[in-house]
Amino acid sequence: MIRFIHLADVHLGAVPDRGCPWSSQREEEIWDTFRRVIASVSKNPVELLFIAGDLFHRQPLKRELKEVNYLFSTIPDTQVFLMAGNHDAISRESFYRDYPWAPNVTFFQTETPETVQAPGLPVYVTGFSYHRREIREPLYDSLTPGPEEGFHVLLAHGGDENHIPMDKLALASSGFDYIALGHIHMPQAVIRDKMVYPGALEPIDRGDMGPHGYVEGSCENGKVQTRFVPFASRSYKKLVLELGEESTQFSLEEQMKTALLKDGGQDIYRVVLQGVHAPDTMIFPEKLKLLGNVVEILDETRPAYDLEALRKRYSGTLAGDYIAHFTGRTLSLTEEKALYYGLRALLEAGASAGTLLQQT
Ligand SMILES: [Mn+2]
Repeated sequence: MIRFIHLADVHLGAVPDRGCPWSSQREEEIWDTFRRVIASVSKNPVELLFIAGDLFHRQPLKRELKEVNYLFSTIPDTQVFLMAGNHDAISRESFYRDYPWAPNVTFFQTETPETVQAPGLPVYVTGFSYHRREIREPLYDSLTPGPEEGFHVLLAHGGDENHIPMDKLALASSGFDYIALGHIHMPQAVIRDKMVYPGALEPIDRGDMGPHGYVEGSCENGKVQTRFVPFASRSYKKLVLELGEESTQFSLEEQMKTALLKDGGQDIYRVVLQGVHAPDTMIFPEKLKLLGNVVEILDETRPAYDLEALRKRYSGTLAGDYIAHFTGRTLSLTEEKALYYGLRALLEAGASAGTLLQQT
């Protein structure tokens, strides 16, 4: 049985959530998690390690390649195959060029496909590197493996319009036993056990929601099996807080503290406020950012106005006309916001001037 680990989109050197308090720590965690993968391979060696592009977020520095190569040298029983993706595409002056890798490492340096046999194993890996940040030609679709008996792997980065578009059916029937993909940050199997994106090893930005890690697999008598291994140190999560008419700023803060505590609190959250709040209650969502790792707060709450009653009550006034303008049809989120902001302004102005209330 041949065992492998497939990872992609490590994005070493990325600084997620720049400007947020946890940002520099995240930069370190991306490196740490990569080291943890190598340490776990060192403890429990597999035959093959595939890194399907974007190991670096940008051109690697020389000392960064040295660190990575050192890590690879600590797993001499594992054959490492890697390529440059669109983020770390090999530039003219790139340190990737002719880097003296450890003996167990195959770096696909050229921009034309090459097939390399893993020393002493019936394993054939085909790949090439990006030399420019965008490649619009479907360079993978027509590739086929060699005639040798064995485990044939294609290392491939991209899959969208500007990064080597891929025809799933063409690749499915290409003859490769496994297509180790990279570029899409959400883990997903295009074809189960055959064509898989492991996703970014660590989430790189707030769009990379949910668990992240790598793919672990095996090939035995031509049968490939894979499974996703969650390995990232944190993930981006959505946290929904439901408000009611009794909610206040302080009660909301308590609600959030409890929710974070229950969830472990180490992750990074996109907070969504839903439900209603009493019209006379002010909520300051930005203050919630002090309570945890919060990248973004979406306030979808609306004041608990009884529109029908208000429309009747203020019929013939500006506020009444304003409500009438919005009622009787489905409102977009923007229109709904306009309705409630406008209404609050009109009612407050009316209340202070006394004019609207006098009519009741
Ligand atoms: Mn990419």
